[in-house]
Amino acid sequence: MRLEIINFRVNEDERGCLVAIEENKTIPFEIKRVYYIYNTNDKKRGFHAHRKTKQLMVCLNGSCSILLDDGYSRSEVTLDSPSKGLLIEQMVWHEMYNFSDRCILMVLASEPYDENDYIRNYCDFIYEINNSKNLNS
Ligand code: T46
Repeated sequence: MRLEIINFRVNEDERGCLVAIEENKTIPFEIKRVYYIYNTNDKKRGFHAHRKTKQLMVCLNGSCSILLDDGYSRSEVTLDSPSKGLLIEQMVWHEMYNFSDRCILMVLASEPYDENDYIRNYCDFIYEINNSKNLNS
């Protein structure tokens, strides 16, 4: 599947770097929620898809890998820079792993937290993908 990586504009001078992210401008959605993941002890996370929520992942420190699966194909990406973001559309299964020491993964989300938005079982995810394909054909 196609990876959507956004390379942010980095305002760099002798004092360091500054990156600004604006909703509906830098990224294609309104930001309703921000959360971040750290101290992972390199334990795998994710293993779900969202029915409605779009997200942007930014690795603020360290690095990690993300597997993306849209029900048809899979891709893997490594995030290792605070100057790039990975866009994850709704209905994309994702898994995060290979967390480096001191990795901080920030996520900007298009929706407030709602457990009903999660599909946490892979078979259910494929079922819903096939259902929406049949409805659209
Ligand atoms: C995602 C990946 C990238 C909240 O209370 N509010 C929140 O906004 C979030 C995101 C989580 N939680 C609670 C729910 C669980 O009790 O935090 C706990 C850990 O959440 P979860 O097991 O879903 O964490 P991950 O790392 O597997 O997944 C998270 C996000 O939940 C998910 O939306 O896309 O990061």
